Formats: sequence, C-alpha cells, structure tokens
Amino acid sequence: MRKIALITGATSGIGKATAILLSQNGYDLILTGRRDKKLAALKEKITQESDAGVILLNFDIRSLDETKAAINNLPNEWKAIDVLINNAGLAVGFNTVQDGNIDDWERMIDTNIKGLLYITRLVSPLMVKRKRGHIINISSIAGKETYPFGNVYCATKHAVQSVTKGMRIDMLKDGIKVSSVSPGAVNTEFSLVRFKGNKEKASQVYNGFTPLFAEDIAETILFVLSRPRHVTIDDILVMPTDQAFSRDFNKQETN
Ligand code: NDP
Ligand code: 8X3
Repeated sequence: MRKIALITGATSGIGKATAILLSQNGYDLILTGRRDKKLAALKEKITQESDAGVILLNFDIRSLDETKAAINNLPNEWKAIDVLINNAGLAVGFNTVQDGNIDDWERMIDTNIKGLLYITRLVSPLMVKRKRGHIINISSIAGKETYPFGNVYCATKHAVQSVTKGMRIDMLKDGIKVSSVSPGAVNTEFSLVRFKGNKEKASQVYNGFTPLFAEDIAETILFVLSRPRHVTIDDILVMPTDQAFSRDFNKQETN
C-alpha cells in the first residue's frame, strides 16, 4: 500500500530530491513551496516517471492563514498523511549581530521556526488521531554549532533541534516517530538565497572541496523512513568527507 508524504520546500534542493526519491519508493506526495512553476514542473516529472500521485500546495509557510487553508482544504483521502518532512527553510545574510539586518532575521525565524511549527500543529493531530506517522525535521550542523556570522540562522536550527525533542516527548504515547536530519554543507540554492542572488559568493562556498548533494540527504531521509516500526533514528548528522567542524574544510586551492 502506498503511503502519503508531505514535503515542505519541494521546489529545489533537498526537498525536490527527496520528492523524486520517495516517488520511486512507494509514496504519494503532497509538495509545497512558493514557486508554483517549479512545483508544476516537478509534478510533471514525477508523474511521467512513476506511479506516484502528487498534490501541489502553493503557499508561503510564514503565513498561518495560508498554511491553515492549504492543509484544511486537502481532500479527505489526502489527510491520511504518514510522513511530514519539515524541510522548507533558509539562511539570509551573513553578518555579525551588531551589523545584522533585522528583516533577514525575521525571514529566518518566521520560516525555519514559526513555519515549521505552524504546519506541524496542523498535520500532527491528523497523525495522532490515526496513531501513526513520522515527522522528520531538517536541522543542520548549524543546529549543533554556532559559527561566525551564522548567529541567527544557527539559533533557528538550534530551535529546530529543541522542538524536535519536544515533539518526540509530546507524541511518544501516540506512537508517532520524530526524527531530525542534520546536514553539513549541501550544494543547493541555499547559498544563493543566503547571499541574496550573488552567484559568485554562493559558488565560493562550495569551491575547492566536494560538498554533499541534495540526493545524499534524500537517501538519508529514505533510510530514516525505512527503519522498522520499533526503530526511530532520533537524529542523524551527515557531513561531507571534506568538512569537519562547521567552518573546518579540507579545501584545495583553486585559482
Ligand atoms: P534550497 O534553497 O534549495 O531549498 C529551500 C526550499 O525551502 C525551497 O523549496 C523553498 O521554496 C522553500 N522555502 C523557503 N522559504 C519558504 C517559505 N517562506 N514558504 C514556503 N517554502 C519556502 O535549500 P536546501 O534544499 O539546501 O534547504 C532545505 C533545508 O535544508 C533548509 O531547512 C535548510 O536550512 C536545510 N539545510 C541546508 C543545508 C545546505 O548546506 N544546503 C545544510 C543543512 C541544512 P520556495 O522558494 O519556492 O518557496
Ligand atoms: C546549512 C549549512 O554550513 O550554513 O545549514 O551550516 S551551514
């Protein structure tokens, strides 16, 4: 029997790669994001290449009203969500606190913490009612360490670690699995967003070493999902071989 997975932030990077991998592994998909053309293109690819059913939800996860409408208006049969992957998130800006841009902070806090909580608040009761479900929160090495100029982004990912623990405690008696997946550097649109479209700055992040790719994290998520009923991967930290501490890279000089 196919299962239903809801993936937030499926228009690019980790969310998109996870959608494609899960479509090949018995999941029907509810895919969310703000960029509707990218969502539509992904649906077309998935439905051409697999048997997966796909529903698209085009909304901004920072808006409680939009998030409520998206989930509450799902057809009843699609409300039997087995897996929620809280992936939508971003870093914006790279600065000290004393020089920080408050609008950037609000975008990160509203997306990475509040948005994750909004959708979890709406989906988790559906899981609790059925006494089954698995929530995977995408955290980061930034949820375990704080690095220079990462202040607020790191704080949001530390919050993700904390709410993951809270969800696990709160839904323990209901049999809901809760996990976090914490990647090191993954080459996605992440740095382009952080550096506000500056392609040169973004590509510098991944120069001189082999980063993770979105597919590496998708495979990790599938591993976490495919453990037997009695096994929950609490948290999994996945790093590029060339990255140790969050800012400690084995970089080759490039000219
Ligand atoms: P991408 O920028 O490629 O993808 C981010 C996704 O989040 C997009 O689909 C984007 O969709 C969605 N998103 C962002 N803001 C919103 C919003 N307000 N409402 C709805 N969707 C939103 O980056 P990644 O794939 O790398 O990031 C995915 C997750 O992984 C994030 O939580 C990130 O913090 C985390 N992570 C990334 C790492 C990396 O090095 N890349 C390492 C560790 C963790 P759209 O713009 O269409 O709305
Ligand atoms: C995203 C990767 O290096 O900014 O979480 O922590 S990093």
